[in-house]
Amino acid sequence: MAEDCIFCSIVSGEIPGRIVAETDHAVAFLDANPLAPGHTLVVPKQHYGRLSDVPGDEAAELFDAVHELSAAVEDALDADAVSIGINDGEAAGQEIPHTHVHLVPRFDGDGGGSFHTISP
Ligand code: D5M
Repeated sequence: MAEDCIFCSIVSGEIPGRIVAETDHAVAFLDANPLAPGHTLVVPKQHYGRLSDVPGDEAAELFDAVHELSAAVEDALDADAVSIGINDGEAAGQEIPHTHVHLVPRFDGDGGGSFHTISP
């Protein structure tokens, strides 16, 4: 657990999080600033800043959870699709330095476009 990491505090239960699923090494909870209803974050329980810091076996488990939850979130929200993304590093827009995968339910005609557009 890293000091002053809000996601570590959610994982440890120190601060409340709306947890929707948990495995041995990963936790999923609802995003506090959702881009759509049901916007979910999947995080490793251990503190790793970047995706490349996560050991292979834990990364595999993280993506098993993403694989399962992307379908579960789409079903639960009766969505048409899901945007799945990682802002991996500050220059990519990562604000919370505890790596996490966004699952954003998407709806036909929601006008959101692609998850991220890189402008020059
Ligand atoms: O995304 C960081 C995401 O983390 C952003 O969508 C808001 C969300 N967030 C911030 N604080 C909280 C708490 N306390 N609970 C749940 N969600 C939170 P990034 O990819 O780093 O820009």
